[in-house]
Amino acid sequence: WWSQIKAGAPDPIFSVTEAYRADANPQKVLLGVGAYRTDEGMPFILPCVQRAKDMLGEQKLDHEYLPQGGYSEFNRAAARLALGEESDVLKNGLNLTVQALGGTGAIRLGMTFLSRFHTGCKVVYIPNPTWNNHKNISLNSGMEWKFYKYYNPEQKGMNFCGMCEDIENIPEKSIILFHAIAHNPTGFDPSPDQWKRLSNLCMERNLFVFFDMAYQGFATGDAEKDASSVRQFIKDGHQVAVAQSFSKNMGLYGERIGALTLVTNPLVASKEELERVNSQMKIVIRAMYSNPPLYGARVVSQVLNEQALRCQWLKDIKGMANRIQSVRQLLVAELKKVGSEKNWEHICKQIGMFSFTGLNKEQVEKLTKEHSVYLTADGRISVASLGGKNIPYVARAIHEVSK
Ligand code: PLP
Ligand code: TYF
Repeated sequence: WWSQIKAGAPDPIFSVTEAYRADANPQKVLLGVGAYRTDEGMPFILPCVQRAKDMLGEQKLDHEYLPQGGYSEFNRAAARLALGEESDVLKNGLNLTVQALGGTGAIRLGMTFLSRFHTGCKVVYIPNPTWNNHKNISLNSGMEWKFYKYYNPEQKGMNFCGMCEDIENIPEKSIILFHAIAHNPTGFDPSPDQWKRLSNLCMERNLFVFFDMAYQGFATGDAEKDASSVRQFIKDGHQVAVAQSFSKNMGLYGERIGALTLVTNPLVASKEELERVNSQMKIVIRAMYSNPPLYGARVVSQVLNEQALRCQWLKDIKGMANRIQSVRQLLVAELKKVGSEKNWEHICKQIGMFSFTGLNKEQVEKLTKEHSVYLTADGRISVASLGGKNIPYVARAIHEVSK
């Protein structure tokens, strides 16, 4: 049955982990996949999550099926976190929020829904560059994807003019995807003023806006601030989709916990419209995975709904964001110390988990082959995976390949 199958391309991020595992060099360093590590290089269980798990462990919880839309307490908490306590959309019940299988699952669910029900152009415009999976998810959901300009490699910063020019030329009623916060891989986001201009532009072009929010709270350490792009667009009257992930900001990677929110139009919305949308969403879910898993939803809702745990979470994400920021500075200082005369300031300006170092493909290859430092071919490193011990080694290796 399978003899005619040609080998598929490996995932450009997970294949870096596989190559790292196969390397016998004891000094090897993995900076590929975005997973937060402690300063000692260990996976991090957030204290708020540990406490939530302890509290859940004491209860005799059953393992019944969740409804298709997931755990309703979790859904409410996730929507509040994304849209804000004071959100008019929430107060007026203008949102549909369903549990999803991580951020990936939320994007996939949203895209599948749109490919079935979006009445405009079934093309998703994504930033160049972007998280590679956006292309796969669009195609697998039955949509085409196209790039809009985002990054200027010469200046190591955003190409905001190019981005606006491209958006002005997107056909009306297309779908546009934005990273709500901490753009992966570049680490550069629009400023609040620029978001406002993008919101106006998307309104003029009549585009449907899809936010991928995988790093809320994780970027600046302030969960409210990190959601301001989404909230600006909603305030301006956009009917957005928001895909949330709790993989990074609660360290729940393997639990596959996320949420998808659709916002309806306040001018025409009615309970009845939402119910129709919800009924179709349930049909999409039923054919894909029937209903989502329980555990991650229980943990997140415990953390967000218990005042003491929520406070602890805010401390936990602040701690992670601060550590990443200090690692950026240590890395740049160390690069100077080992004699690099290149300008590495962009590493400190970027936000989120990653740094788009500007190293080219050949330099990346050398870094991996000669120094056992593993990163993706585009020169992205997971700063969140660097820690006290390996910073001098990595800085020296980067200097060696870039001088
Ligand atoms: N979107 C972006 C931009 C990401 O970087 C990631 C990475 O994890 C995701 C979505 C998916 O998150 P999850 O692991 O929750 O599926
Ligand atoms: O960009 C990253 O490293 C994370 C993790 O198919 C990830 O977003 C990588 C690849 C993938 C799913 C998640």
